[in-house]
Amino acid sequence: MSKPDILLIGPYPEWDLLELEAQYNVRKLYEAEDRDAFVQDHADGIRAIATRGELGAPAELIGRLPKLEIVSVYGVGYDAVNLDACRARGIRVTNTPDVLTNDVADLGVAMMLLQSRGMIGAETWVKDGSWGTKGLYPLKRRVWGRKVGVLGLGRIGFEVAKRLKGFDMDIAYSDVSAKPYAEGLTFIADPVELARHSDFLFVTLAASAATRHIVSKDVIEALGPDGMLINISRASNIDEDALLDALEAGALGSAALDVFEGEPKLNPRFLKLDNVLVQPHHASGTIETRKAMGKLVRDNLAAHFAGAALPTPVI
Ligand code: 8YV
Repeated sequence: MSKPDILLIGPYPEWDLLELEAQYNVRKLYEAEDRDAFVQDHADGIRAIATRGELGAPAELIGRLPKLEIVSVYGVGYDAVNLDACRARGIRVTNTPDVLTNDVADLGVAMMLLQSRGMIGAETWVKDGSWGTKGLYPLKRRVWGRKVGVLGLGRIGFEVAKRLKGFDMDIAYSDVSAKPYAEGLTFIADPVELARHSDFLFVTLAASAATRHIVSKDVIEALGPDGMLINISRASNIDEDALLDALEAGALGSAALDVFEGEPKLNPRFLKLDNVLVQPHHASGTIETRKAMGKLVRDNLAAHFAGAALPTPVI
């Protein structure tokens, strides 16, 4: 039987690519000099898209692939896949939940610690000789025992909260409703009130049109000049212009961000700020998790082409 054609939107690790190439004709969109012509040339054969969380699959691309049956996302977030376009044609969509939850939570907590204790600046202080010439490093803010808000108590938010209990933090959360599994956590429905209550605000909710800019100017201002915003979800959950304005003006104390509008390019205003820790969207970026994500992408594709139940369907 001939191998099905799949369109790979962005690069995967070599170990995944080798496995995929054994099963499929992998058409690498990201290598094409003229992407438009590439899609045109392969459109009639493509039965699956393999993509990444932040790259998704736009309606325009889906519309150009008449044989498309499934979009498999290497990532838990599928906000960049046009679900309406898929639904309209019965195209299945899968993602990679669970396998990345702990690593994403770990990175969020690490960013909070790093930023609050000024560890990046402290390393520079040692390496550039300031320790010897200027003396003691400026004092920073403690983490343990302080107040934290978790915006979105899904799988990742829950794991963040679980870790923060170990720092004896006073933890509150916001979600569409109170969660039965949120033992020991305070429910504060309104994100502005949650921010007002918090020293640290974690953004851990799945992005959708409904959550766009849920972290608004008001939320940012309520977090205030001593507050820290940590985002390990999607940039679209935050009003980035309001965030930059607040960081520049000192209306928000600091931020630790793994995701950006238009990434991997980011607004150059971020690069001028001392009170922001920037990371290259790598919260799920461990070898162990990425291997598990790749396997889940392949398992979903294999199940689909075998006519079996999909392991992790979105639709
Ligand atoms: C990326 C993510 O998919 O899980 C998600 O939603 O955004 C990430 O895990 C990953 O960085 C690969 O691009």
